Amino acid sequence: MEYNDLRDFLRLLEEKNELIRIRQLVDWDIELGAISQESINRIGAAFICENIKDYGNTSCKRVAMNYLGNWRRIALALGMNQDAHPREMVHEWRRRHKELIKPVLLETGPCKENVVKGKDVDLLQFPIPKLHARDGGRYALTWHIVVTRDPESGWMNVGTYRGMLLDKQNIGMLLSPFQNWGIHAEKYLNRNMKMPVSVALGVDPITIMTSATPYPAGICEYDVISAVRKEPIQLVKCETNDLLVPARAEIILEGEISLDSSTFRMEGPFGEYPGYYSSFDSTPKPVFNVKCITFRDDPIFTSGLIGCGPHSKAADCDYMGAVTLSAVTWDQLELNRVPGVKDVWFDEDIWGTNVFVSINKAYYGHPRQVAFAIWSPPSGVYVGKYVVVVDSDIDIHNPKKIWAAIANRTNPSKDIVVIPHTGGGPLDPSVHPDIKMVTGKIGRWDRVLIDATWDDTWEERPEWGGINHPPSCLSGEDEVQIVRKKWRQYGFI
Ligand SMILES: Cc1cc2nc3c(=O)[nH]c(=O)nc-3n(C[C@H](O)[C@H](O)[C@H](O)COP(=O)(O)O)c2cc1C
Ligand SMILES: [Mn+2]
Repeated sequence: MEYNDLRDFLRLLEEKNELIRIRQLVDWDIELGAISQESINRIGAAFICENIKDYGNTSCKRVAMNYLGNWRRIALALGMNQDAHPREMVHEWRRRHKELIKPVLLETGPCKENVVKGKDVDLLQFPIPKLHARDGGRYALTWHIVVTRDPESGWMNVGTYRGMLLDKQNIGMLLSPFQNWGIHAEKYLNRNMKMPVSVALGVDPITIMTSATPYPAGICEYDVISAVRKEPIQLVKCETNDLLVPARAEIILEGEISLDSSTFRMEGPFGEYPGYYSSFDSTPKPVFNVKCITFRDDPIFTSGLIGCGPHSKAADCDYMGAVTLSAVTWDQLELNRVPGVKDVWFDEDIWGTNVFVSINKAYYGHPRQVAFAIWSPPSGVYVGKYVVVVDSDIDIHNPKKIWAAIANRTNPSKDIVVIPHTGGGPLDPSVHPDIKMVTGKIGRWDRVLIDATWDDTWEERPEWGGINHPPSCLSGEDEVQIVRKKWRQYGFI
């Protein structure tokens, strides 16, 4: 790969005119988040702030944001041609993650250049932003990876889960039992143990992309990262626990989480991935007690705005999620042996909620199998509220053509299937807050399949050219060829 870590990648972006260095004084309180939002809405530039209010003389003085916020930068992250189509990125991701590669363990690495332990730990040395005005606090963890280990099997998991700064040594965490580290947490709880946790900030793009993607329980994301990088990621052991973290990450936080609910502290609200506050209640959450921080010289803190909603352009988590969610969902269809899948796409404007699939329809009920396969895995709880299945002639990367297929090929009473009373994304703003309070950890959705494929129960007709649906009225290729030859003669330029 052309880069080994975040620094290399930012250098690469700078060479390609994709990175802005902000030397003007910027406030960590609201201004940084607003710059990120405006940057997303203007040209989507990546930026690094090097002069942050109150952070001229601290261990960490700079913050990078938006570094994956357009298709060109995702292509660069994957080492692909900058003009590559997102569909190609999905194919590339799937090709690479098929053969997992083990990471390598080094004795030490740049992330250990500075070590702070015990009572010297001070998270306020890092320019943690308050991103949106009504957030419950400064969000320490938005663009990072969280590493935990299964106490029975030793399986190490890497995921991205938000965390709000509580004080110099503590961060309140959103710990969902439906996520992979939730499986670990339950086992530590049953053993009456605290859960060892390590966090890395300032990781390379493939690492953050993989961490934010639902791989099945039992898979260690470091193996996936290595596969997608096409070389083993270099890891080091933490100072105070046996978790492994990327050797070239900017900042490592080591500590533990108590799962005893009497130790929980208030966290939230936060401007969440659908682009809304799902509720204004802060609620008691598990606390990540940080016991050791290691970091590179002049470390780069990372942060991210999560999600866009209908009023803003897509943020980096939306771009990367569209590619990786499409890749793992396609795997899910393959795992369930659903045949004829031609393309799978989660639009970057709606992280995870709507998914489009095109198929070569082979038999009666085929589109329903697509929907059921997407809904079946644990991560199906929060993805795919709407599944739209179209025939393979429809370009699912073009939402207008999906609408055209829905207009032309559905009869709603039979082709729009509503599955009521399913689980759903807990942060979805359409789930009433009272229901969230009742259910606590899970949203309640109805799910919808829109089957916009032609009805295959119709008979073939000679006047339709032997097919079983109305034929296209477009001029044929041979007819158009003739007029193309005479194009200029008609007076067109
Ligand atoms: C920037 C960002 C923030 C996220 N925050 C959370 C979060 O607070 N809680 C959560 O459960 N998932 C969050 N996610 C989604 C998870 O990272 C994603 O579901 C991933 O699959 C989790 O890893 P796991 O499958 O190993 O549990 C976030 C994703 C991104 C990109
Ligand atoms: Mn996982």
